[in-house]
Amino acid sequence: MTQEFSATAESFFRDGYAILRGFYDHETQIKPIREGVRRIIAALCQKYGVDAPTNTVEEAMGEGYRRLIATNRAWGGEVYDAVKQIPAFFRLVSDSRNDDLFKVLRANSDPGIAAGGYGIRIDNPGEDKFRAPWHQEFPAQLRSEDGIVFWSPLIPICPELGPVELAVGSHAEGIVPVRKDDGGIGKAGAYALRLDREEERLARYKHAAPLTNPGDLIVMDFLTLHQSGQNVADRARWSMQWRMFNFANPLGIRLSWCGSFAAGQSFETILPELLIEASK
Ligand SMILES: O=C(O)CCC(=O)C(=O)O
Ligand SMILES: [Fe+2]
Repeated sequence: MTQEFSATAESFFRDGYAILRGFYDHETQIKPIREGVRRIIAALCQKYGVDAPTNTVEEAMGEGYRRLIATNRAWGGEVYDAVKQIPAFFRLVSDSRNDDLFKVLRANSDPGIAAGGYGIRIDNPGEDKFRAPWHQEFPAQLRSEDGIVFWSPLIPICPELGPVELAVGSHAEGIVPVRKDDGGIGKAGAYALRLDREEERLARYKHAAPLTNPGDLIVMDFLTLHQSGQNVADRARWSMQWRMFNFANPLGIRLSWCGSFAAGQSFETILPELLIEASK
């Protein structure tokens, strides 16, 4: 197992992320999730009387979803809340190969799955409110600072869809303090945190925007600086993410592995030293 992941581990330690091509089996692991998404979109189009194509996965996740949210954007929120409850998605999140991979990347670790830290992003063109600005995962998730983000697409990601962007090697920054800023557009929770001296820090690293296909996996260190790309395509970008952390991490134990925003907490009550400026 260690052998299988040795190239991955090398780039993960050096760059703060690694890409595993075809890590998941399309037929047995990815396809059932995509089909589950199709059924949810079809059910909501039927419920609300939206005339939209949903017979194939491509239709449903593309034009079907587009017409649903064009009629009422809030129905997109219903899709977002529903799709993370697809059993096949849970099976992917809790695949024992994820634990194996985590244990290779975090020696002597005891892996956990961050509750509330899993979901399926649906990034629509022209919507800035839900785009994640440059951030580290740790303040947004807590649990343990040696956690790892798992990121895997549900559709082929081309440049126009705005692939996730990473600052290569930026995990070397350590934990970066943050300030609150809603971007003037009501960003909330983790999306309203901005890095201390962001530009200066980002200038130190090359940026990567990996193009991936369903079945591929990106693993990202909890300290790697990353942001959402900008979707300038004519359709939604669908991608899955979840987070694993380490029960054996000393800071994790100190925090009793508590979560952040998605767990109804705010990181600044737990680690106040990380916040450098009061909210406006
Ligand atoms: O995919 C994105 O747009 C952002 C992803 C992200 O921040 C994450 O997976 O932690
Ligand atoms: Fe993130």
